[in-house]
Amino acid sequence: MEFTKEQILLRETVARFAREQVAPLAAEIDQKERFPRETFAKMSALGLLGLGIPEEYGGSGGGIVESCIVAEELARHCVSTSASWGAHVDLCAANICRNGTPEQKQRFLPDLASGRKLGGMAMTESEAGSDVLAMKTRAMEKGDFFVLNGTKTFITNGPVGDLFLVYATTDPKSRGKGITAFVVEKGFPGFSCGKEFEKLGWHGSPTGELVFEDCPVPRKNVIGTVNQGVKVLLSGLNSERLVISANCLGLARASLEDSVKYSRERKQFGKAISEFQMIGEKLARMAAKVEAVRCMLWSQALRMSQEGPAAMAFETACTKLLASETSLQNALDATQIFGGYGYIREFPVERYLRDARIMTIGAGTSEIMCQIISRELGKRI
Ligand code: COS
Repeated sequence: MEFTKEQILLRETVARFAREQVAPLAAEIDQKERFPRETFAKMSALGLLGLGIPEEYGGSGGGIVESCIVAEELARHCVSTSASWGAHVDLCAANICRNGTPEQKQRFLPDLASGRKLGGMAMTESEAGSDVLAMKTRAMEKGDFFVLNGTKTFITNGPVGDLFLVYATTDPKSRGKGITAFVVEKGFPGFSCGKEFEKLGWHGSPTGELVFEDCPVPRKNVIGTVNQGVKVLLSGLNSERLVISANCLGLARASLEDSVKYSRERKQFGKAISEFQMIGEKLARMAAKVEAVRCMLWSQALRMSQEGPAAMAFETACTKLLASETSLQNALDATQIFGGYGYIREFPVERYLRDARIMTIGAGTSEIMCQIISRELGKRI
């Protein structure tokens, strides 16, 4: 795939921003488990919080290719920053762009584009993870409102976000045919943040519960059609799976690039460890996988930019499966190459490993990716 001049410039700008402004904070926000608000203010000034939002709604334009470029470059230095950015730009704003009415876009997007409001998305529940269509959060129609009751969990930006795309069941008997998407904002009566989670990785990206207790949501906040929110949800998942794959690519590159540099400097038995064939083989396998993920990601991102995400379940599952497993394996290999230094906080590879662990779980587990792929194979071959 050939990138446009604008996309190349975007990559250079974000790579520099990530090196100069994001990387220096990465260890500190990880250790203090702190959300980097100052970085989001800087990203807002650069127009990165409005990426994917058309200019008429205050955004900087662009689409899935641009989102993946930014995610890869941010994740190269700090996955936490990239994860919270992705929840805002991809999980929330991009889906409102795809499925909202012009009036809704005018109401919600300018605040997201400017960063006045931070976005997120709420789908998962304690009993509805992989089986997400079994969600129990209930939205009961009452005049011009839907009254929401239930608890969402594992929500990226939950504790710090202002505006969420929330899925609830409007017809519990109909499973996937009874789900509706709503915009719920901080300050709505009966809407609160529940528990904030302590996690293995992604320490700078807060994750928590969202609680709805008789929370009235105006009908004008329904995104898409009542009972047909599954379309919004599935296309959102496909887009998310590419953006998370871009995160995995950035992280897999980080493990590779740090390992190459370290193995040239680290001397044992009188020579650089990069000269040992067993280290060379590890680096070669890490690099080959990075190249494979890169090819797959950009060809699918280009296709999604042309055809939209709705019919890309198979392609996004294949990409996410390979990308997430690569990011985890590369992080494991990097810690092996760094030896004892890979296990302590002096070098970032210890963080890479913790940050990589969720990649084969979040945005759909590897097992669900395989289920989607194998079902599609049944239809295709
Ligand atoms: N994109 C488009 N269509 C999809 C799709 C996707 N990603 N996943 C499933 N579908 C379609 C199926 O093709 C099927 O269509 P038909 O009825 O026309 O055959 C329909 O949706 C129902 O799919 P399926 O029979 O597989 O339903 P299930 O309830 O078993 O599972 C989900 C569907 C979406 C729940 C499951 O595949 C999944 O992705 N689970 C993981 C959820 C997840 O990623 N959570 C993490 C969120 S992180 S924010």
